[in-house]
Amino acid sequence: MGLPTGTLAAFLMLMSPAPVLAQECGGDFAAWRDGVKAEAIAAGVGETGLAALSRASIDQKVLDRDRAQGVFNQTFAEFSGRMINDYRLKNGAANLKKYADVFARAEQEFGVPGPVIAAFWALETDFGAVQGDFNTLNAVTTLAHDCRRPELFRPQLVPLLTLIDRGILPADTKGAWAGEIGQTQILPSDYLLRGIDGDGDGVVDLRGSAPDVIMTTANKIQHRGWKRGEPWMQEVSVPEAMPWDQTGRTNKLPLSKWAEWGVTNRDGSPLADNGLQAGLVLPMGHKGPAFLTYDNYDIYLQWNQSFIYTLTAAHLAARLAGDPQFERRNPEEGLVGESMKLLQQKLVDRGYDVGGIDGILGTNTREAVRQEQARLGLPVDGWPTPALLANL
Ligand SMILES: [Ca+2]
Repeated sequence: MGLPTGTLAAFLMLMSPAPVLAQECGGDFAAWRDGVKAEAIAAGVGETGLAALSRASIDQKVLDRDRAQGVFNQTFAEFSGRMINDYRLKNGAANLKKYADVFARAEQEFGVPGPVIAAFWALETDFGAVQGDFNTLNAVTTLAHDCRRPELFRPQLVPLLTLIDRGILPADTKGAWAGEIGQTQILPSDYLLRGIDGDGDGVVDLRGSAPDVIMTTANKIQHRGWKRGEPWMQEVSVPEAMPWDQTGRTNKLPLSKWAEWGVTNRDGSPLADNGLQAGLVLPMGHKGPAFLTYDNYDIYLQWNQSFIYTLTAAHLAARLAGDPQFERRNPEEGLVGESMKLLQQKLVDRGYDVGGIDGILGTNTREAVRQEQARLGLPVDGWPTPALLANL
């Protein structure tokens, strides 16, 4: 029996703060917290939730972590090689077997295959082993009060207070520094809206109950737009030459089009037309690994905006579904650290918005690289090399 989603959805719509209030951030903490309190009371949060709020405080360690992100300053091969390890593959397979009936129920109800859920479960917390040591209420409070991204965190506060008020979570719940809770690191609003009591004990326990975690995670993914019965990603082989400027996640084309240009299944056999459209993603350029990404892959980017993280999560899901490790092929040397920052500076000097000079090959940097590759007559694959840098 799940939480009554419809009722809660209506409830959450009622308690959505007015836009002006939602943008409030910074300033005197006590005054700011009074604003949250008024919002919580209007949403029906009772004494237990309000008492928790009265003890909430700013956690400087959360701000430090928020300012110090940099784990995606790695190539796909490096990051996925570190994240997809034997422990996760072995335990992923074991958990798919151990909870086979729950995964089957999750796929039946929400259309999300077990390996997709198990891959997030592995990457986020090693199947619940590492859920985070930050006080969740303080973390969410801190990031909602901070002015860097209040629009992301302010909407999490009242749902979290509601969960505490109802006794679903204790006031001292611990989780990730950015407010995610439980074995698949779900935010309070998803906990409240998508939470499902998978083991039927009457409580949604996303920290301690694997069936609750599996069903809730499937529910969350389905609500983000997952399409039942469709693939998410497929490794392919690419030819030596093709219209590289057609590659990229967002340029979705029928598989017949990719086949026409010489793209094949990984083993060289012809692509079967499955009636779907996919983009061709080359995370390390046209000489590196290659994947067709379908609409369902886009759902991964709602989970995490990092291209490298999402490719890794999607590939781990494919591994858990039986695929072999991707072929690294022979990618051209890329740019890392200072040389990536130098490239970004040169792109900024040329008038591009690369989304900050952070040494990370994100969407904006890739797009600027593609435009410069086109101008210079190089293969337009979004993979910056020392040769490109020397040409700018
Ligand atoms: Ca339960």
